[in-house]
Amino acid sequence: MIKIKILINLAFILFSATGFAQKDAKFSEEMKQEMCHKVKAAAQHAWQGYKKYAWGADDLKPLTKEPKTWYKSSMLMTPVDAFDTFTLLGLRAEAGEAKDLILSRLDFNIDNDVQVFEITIRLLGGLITAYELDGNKKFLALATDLANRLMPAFNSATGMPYRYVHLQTGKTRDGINNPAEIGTLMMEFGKLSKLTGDNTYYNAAKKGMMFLYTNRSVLDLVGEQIDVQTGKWVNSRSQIGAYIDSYYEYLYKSWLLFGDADFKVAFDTHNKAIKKHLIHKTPKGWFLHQVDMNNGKITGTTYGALEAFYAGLCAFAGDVETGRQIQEANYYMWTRFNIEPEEFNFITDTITSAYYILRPENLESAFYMYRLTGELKYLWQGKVMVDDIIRHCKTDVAFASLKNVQTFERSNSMESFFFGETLKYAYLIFAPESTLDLTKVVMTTEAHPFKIEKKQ
Ligand code: DMJ
Repeated sequence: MIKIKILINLAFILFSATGFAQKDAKFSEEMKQEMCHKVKAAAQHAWQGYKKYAWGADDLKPLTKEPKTWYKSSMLMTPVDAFDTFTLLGLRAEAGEAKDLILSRLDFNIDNDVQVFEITIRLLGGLITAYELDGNKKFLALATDLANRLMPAFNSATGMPYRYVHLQTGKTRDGINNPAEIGTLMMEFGKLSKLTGDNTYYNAAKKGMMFLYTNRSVLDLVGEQIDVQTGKWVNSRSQIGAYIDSYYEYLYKSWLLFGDADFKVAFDTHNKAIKKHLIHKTPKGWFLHQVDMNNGKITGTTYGALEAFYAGLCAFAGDVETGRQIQEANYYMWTRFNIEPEEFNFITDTITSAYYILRPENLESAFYMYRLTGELKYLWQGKVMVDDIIRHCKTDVAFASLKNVQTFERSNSMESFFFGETLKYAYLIFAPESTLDLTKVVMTTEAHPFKIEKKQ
């Protein structure tokens, strides 16, 4: 009898250690509801902190309990990024508070130059979704005013935007730009054209994005930096993370959103090259490494929190199997170091950048993988990630980034994308599909859902 018990226990340990027990275990409706409830409570907690200590500012510094403003005056990053999340989560009071604040205070007549990419994905995107969700025309008026102030950024010899533009004078600076900051304007500027009937925005964003595509290497890859005046590549390192990531994302999603086949052709071309030159298969899953865009030689084997988005995109674009393998790697990265670090070397298995700034991409990919496969293991992955964030990042007033995922030392920052993306994907993984219908909307890179344009 004792021998049988020992054998059963051994079998159970083996079963659990391989992860089978958890990833295939039932995830009941009650558990899903419990997770939704947990995420809603987290969103309310973070918003309470913002309200109490940073009302009207861009962000809350969660450790010192102070407001943070990016430029000379606030552009309400947190409320604009958070409004649609509160709406989707059914947090009506919080959505109402964010809306009142935005409509009573937001003013882009600021004597400052701003980073075109960040302002577009967080604010222009947030305002457009707010308009589509809520219908109040003031949201659209704010979005149009902001876009008009950003438009001078496209005045370069190639049509690729400068990185910074002054909101009052239109003066530009920083002509060495990167694919992410050049290409990740298409959904927001394009959508604004559809909503206003003025094609100037769509055409400007498309011209810049397509210049980049035309300038791809013989291997159909892009590098990390390009001169917007001369069109010459300044840095030929090619990879799937920072400086490039959302350029690829926006080619596919712009095709879905607008039905413009130019974007589909460009995405398919790049996606084939990414799979051929960047994927690195390991027993832990498939990572993506760095290469030279011109000859495909491997130049680095680091992978991190930003790269994790590609599993979801790849699956969403039709290749679920590759998405599955990459999500294995993503989840390995998360669990190997308590919480995922910003970057690690997947060959030496050591951290190269130890912070975690409440990024969403790993959860985002788990969300797409669950929606596309219905496999329970992605719910379990989502649960582990959400529970880890709550356990290790929650403070008395909000949520804080981690300076080091191994020591859990915290840092004084709660980025607005924690509201816009992380909490939204955390909720959507467990929420009924009808909460967000992927056949009707496309999520921007900042997780602002845009209604898909009707075919002409
Ligand atoms: C967000 O602002 C966007 O998702 C962007 O594309 C990448 N970085 C952050 C989140 O990590």
